[in-house]
Amino acid sequence: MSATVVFFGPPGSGKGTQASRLAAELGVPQISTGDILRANVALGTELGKIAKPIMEAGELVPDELVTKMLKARLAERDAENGALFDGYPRTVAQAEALDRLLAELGRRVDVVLFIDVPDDVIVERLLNRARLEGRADDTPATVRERLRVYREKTAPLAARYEASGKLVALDGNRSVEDVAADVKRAVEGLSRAA
Ligand code: B4P
Repeated sequence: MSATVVFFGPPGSGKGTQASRLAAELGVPQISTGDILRANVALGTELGKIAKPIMEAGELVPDELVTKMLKARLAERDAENGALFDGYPRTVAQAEALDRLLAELGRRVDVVLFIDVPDDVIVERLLNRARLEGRADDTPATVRERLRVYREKTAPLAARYEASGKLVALDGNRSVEDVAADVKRAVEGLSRAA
């Protein structure tokens, strides 16, 4: 199946969790800009050295760097039949860049799954993940800053995708299985419409 899906929502809403489940089901790769950036940090690449302090502060890595990285990932063979974007786009400039990159490949975003969760649940989930995984950007102060940046720079993208009729809003404040069932329904609808 070919599918180009954007997972959109606040930090900790379950984008990564749901994208990885759907990727396994559809055989389409999950492209997580957060994961690629963390891999660069771990390897100590030039990009990783720039991204590390920005991520630890809960800010966004500059659009040009993230988009360049995404373009390279999208050119890999496994993304020929589609991709599940997890954590990209996060700004208007990134959304425009994604449209351009896909148009160059004769493709477009099929559906945007907006997984929303209240702030207090997000804080609880991310502090729990900090205990389990020790991610450097899951401290209370950084989580607050990530939420502020999300509201200011990323949340306005919902209106853009709503206007294009691509937005499907899901209640992310339920079990992983319940949210996954909605994700599956949204994507099945897509394949019937194609
Ligand atoms: P990300 O890696 O995208 O981090 P995230 O927003 O926290 O999402 P993630 O996918 O990890 O969390 P999930 O909701 O699955 O970004 C990290 C940083 O990288 C950014 O702050 C930024 O600095 C940089 N970055 C990344 N992309 C960028 C871009 N495009 N432009 C600029 N900078 C960029 O899960 C969270 C937790 O909740 C997990 O522990 C999970 O187990 C749990 N969970 C999930 N679903 C649940 C459910 N239904 N019930 C209970 N718990 C659940």
